[in-house]
Amino acid sequence: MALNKKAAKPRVVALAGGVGGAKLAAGLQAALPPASLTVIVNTGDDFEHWGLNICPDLDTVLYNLADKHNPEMGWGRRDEVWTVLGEMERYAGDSWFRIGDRDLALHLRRTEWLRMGMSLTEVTDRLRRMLGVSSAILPMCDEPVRTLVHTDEGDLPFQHYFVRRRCEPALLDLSFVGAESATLSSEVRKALLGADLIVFCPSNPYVSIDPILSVPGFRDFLRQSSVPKVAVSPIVGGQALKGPAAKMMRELGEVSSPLTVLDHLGDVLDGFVIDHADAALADAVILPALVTDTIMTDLPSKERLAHAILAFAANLQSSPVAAD
Ligand code: FO1
Repeated sequence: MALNKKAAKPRVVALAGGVGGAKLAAGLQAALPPASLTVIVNTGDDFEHWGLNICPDLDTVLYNLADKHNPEMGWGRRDEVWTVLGEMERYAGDSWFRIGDRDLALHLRRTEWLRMGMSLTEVTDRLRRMLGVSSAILPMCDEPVRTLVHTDEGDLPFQHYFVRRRCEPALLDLSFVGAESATLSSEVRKALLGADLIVFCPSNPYVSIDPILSVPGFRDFLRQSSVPKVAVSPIVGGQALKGPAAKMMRELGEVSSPLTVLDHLGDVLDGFVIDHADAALADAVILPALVTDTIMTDLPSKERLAHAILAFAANLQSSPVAAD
């Protein structure tokens, strides 16, 4: 079914993780009427640090949609102050994962609410309302799912691989520990059922999108859904726009190319967006392809890409796979 062009308020669901995901989410929010976007976010990166529940991808999306993000680092708060981190160093506390003072308040509050028994979905909804965000932001599930990175130096929890070891060990494989016990929350289910379009943001396919698809039922839900599903390649000109996606592809024995992303996610997609830098690959894309500028440097470029995706999706047909 093509995106309902007449719908005054198309409901768009974006799947996101990492900085690229948060950037396009901000573009979609700017391009759409208020409250018509739901962002479903990877929580495989979540971990406990300083005794607090840290949800890096949820927070990157929150801060970007609230326009409180730090554009230089890609994560954390703009105009951050680092007093607590400095004092932690004085007391020989862990400082490899840098939590700023403004950011810390959010982790403290989230941890407090989770300990009171609220779900991560409820906590995230409270936080986004308090930050004045009109879009819904949903964790991919409420149960803990933790990305474990199998490397040539042994198994590493995701943040230890990504931040502490700066992605240096060679990637052998990934596991999403706990995924088998995770469930689609009623909020995620409702968002997917009500969507007119599902966008896979330009996020790392292995560590941002795969954890979301590892939630039992998620991938089948997408395959059987009759709304257009469009992915934006996070690989441009053989390089990841940010982060280790290209390095990971090579270590897994793949070519770092948008076509590898397509190969990885293709069974759930109806359309694929690549950058002008990869225009020569358009003929090899087995789905309808949009070639456009996918580099997002500021809000106008994020919004422009979002409008291009919405226009592209309006002419797409979805071919749902029948349930087994
Ligand atoms: N990324 C870093 O590279 N170094 C950090 O010290 C760091 C701290 C940090 C604190 C809070 C937060 O929400 C995110 C933070 N990130 C940091 C980013 C984050 O760990 C990764 O970008 C994601 O997990 C990958 O998507």
